[in-house]
Amino acid sequence: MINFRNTKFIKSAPSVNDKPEKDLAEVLFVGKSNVGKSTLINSLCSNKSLAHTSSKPGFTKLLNYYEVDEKFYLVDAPGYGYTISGSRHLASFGKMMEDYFANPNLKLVVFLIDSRHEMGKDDKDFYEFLKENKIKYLLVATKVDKLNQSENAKLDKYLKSIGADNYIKMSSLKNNLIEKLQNAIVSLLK
Ligand SMILES: Nc1nc2c(ncn2[C@@H]2O[C@H](COP(=O)(O)OP(=O)(O)O)[C@@H](O)[C@H]2O)c(=O)[nH]1
Ligand SMILES: [Mg+2]
Repeated sequence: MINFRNTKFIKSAPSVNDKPEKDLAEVLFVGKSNVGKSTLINSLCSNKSLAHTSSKPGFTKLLNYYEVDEKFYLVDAPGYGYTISGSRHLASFGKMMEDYFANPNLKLVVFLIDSRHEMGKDDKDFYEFLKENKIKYLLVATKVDKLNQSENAKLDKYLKSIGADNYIKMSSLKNNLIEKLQNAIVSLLK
């Protein structure tokens, strides 16, 4: 049993070379800014003040490490796509994350997309990257609480059409879904 409530913030690292010393498995959260990464980490760990959340697209360019029950790290990645100025800037994300993906401790990527929209170009590029490099991932469609019934059905169709190996429809507001995600992460880490 993993106690997700027993999660501590360890550090913010400007590059993967600055990661924490302790050698633990890592679960990386990736998705465009504002998709709900930080909120989901807080919900997973039942701690609203763990990761900083914002209603405005984020400016974080750091890898934030959270240690779960002394067993593994959750890593909150910088959102790709937009910089502070709002211009496209995938390249800087690319370099930092390229280094990150060479890291043997990476065991799972939780890839978040907004359930209200089809994937954007950055999402598609990243999804291809995951598949090409055979990186184990769990696709999470966030904010499903905002969908009505027909939008929900459309989402199911869409998720099937993109050929995801593993996916979960998620809302950080729903405890039963959070438990499902916890179980999925733990079982994919085995
Ligand atoms: N309705 C709803 N809003 C959410 C959910 N998850 C995140 N949000 C909101 O989306 C915004 C961005 O969330 P945040 O976690 O900071 O996104 P990040 O940039 O990916 O870390 C915030 O205003 C959150 O309250 C969700 O499951 N449902
Ligand atoms: Mg965030």
